[in-house]
Amino acid sequence: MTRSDAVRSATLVDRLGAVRTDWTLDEVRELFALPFSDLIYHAQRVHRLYFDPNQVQISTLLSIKTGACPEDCSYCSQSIRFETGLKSEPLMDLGDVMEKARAAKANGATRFCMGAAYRSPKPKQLAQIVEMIKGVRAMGMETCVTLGMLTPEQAHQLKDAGLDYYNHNLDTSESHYKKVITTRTYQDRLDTLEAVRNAGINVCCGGILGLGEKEQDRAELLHTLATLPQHPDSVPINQLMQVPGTPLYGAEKPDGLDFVRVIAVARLLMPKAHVRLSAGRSGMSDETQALAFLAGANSIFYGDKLLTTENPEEDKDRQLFAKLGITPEPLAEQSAPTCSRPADQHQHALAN
Ligand code: SAM
Ligand code: DTB
Ligand code: SF4
Repeated sequence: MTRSDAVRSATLVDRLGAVRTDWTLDEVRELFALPFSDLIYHAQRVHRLYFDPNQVQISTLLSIKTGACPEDCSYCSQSIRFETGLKSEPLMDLGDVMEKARAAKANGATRFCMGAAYRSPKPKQLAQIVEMIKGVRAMGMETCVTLGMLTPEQAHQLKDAGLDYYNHNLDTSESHYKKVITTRTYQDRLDTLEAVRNAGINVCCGGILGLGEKEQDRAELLHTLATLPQHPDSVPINQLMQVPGTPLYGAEKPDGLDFVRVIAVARLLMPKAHVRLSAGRSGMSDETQALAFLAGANSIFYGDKLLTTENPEEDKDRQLFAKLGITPEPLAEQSAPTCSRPADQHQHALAN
């Protein structure tokens, strides 16, 4: 490292912890280039400025409409274009969704995330989903949905229903995106994110590692997220769940330490966001997950199924939390749905 490199790094490191949306790509690349121990040290230091380092937010996923999606995302089990053997299911009934939500809450989840394999929802479908959001909220859980592209009007409709979070991932860098999905553009994604944010819904937006991307693509993805007009409130970092029959089946898997590096850089760039150690935990060791928490991950999906693929058994996660002394993050007062019971009553199944 030359003297001017060292001075530049010192300046960058001195500024860590501030919430900024003016990051340069060079700064992001500099964070990626830090020695691993320095990176994790700074990520943990910044994490402690805003969060309890021993609490992790618990979300549970449910696929409310499965498969037969017209899009061609080359990682996805649900695209109609690939032979994945997945059984398609129409939009679930309200009663069945409520039953799953009740079980998730009994298991300690504070957020219930409903995913639908749509390019964009139709008015009749959205009306049904509005009832699901109202029902889950009335149980005292935060709600999140991921339904594909939205118009500003649809975003307002969801806001009026009381929706807390909308998940819409950018997945990777703009240049790599074109190689992964051809049926929509990066700008389409950014437009939906803008509609969601303008409607006053919290944004949940992140990416997937293992799509054949380079470190430069990872840096560009995090740079895009961290320079949005406002940081996403939740940033899911997924590892590709490889599905036989999809074009990305057999792609090179990300190295565990590189995965942790992305979590740490996300933590430094977006200090107040919940960074979710998302899909892919079923293939990760306890040690990799522990490093991810140390690097600032503070949210997970809990429950033995993601949307269509597997997640760790609940028992295994309970043991991991106990080993690490992690407890579930209670609902924040201001985000607690109105009819909910006191926040501490939400943490039971996973609490030590
Ligand atoms: N169809 C909507 C959409 O794509 O926005 C919502 C559902 S889609 C399944 C939600 C997100 O799940 C995708 O944006 C993608 O980031 C993630 N995802 C899908 N398949 C995945 C896989 N095999 N591994 C990891 N993440 C995946
Ligand atoms: C996110 O970033 N990951 C979740 C959620 N948002 C919707 C989805 C993971 C899907 C993994 C593949 C599957 O189960 O089909
Ligand atoms: Fe459809 Fe979403 Fe899967 Fe893409 S990621 S194929 S849009 S369900």
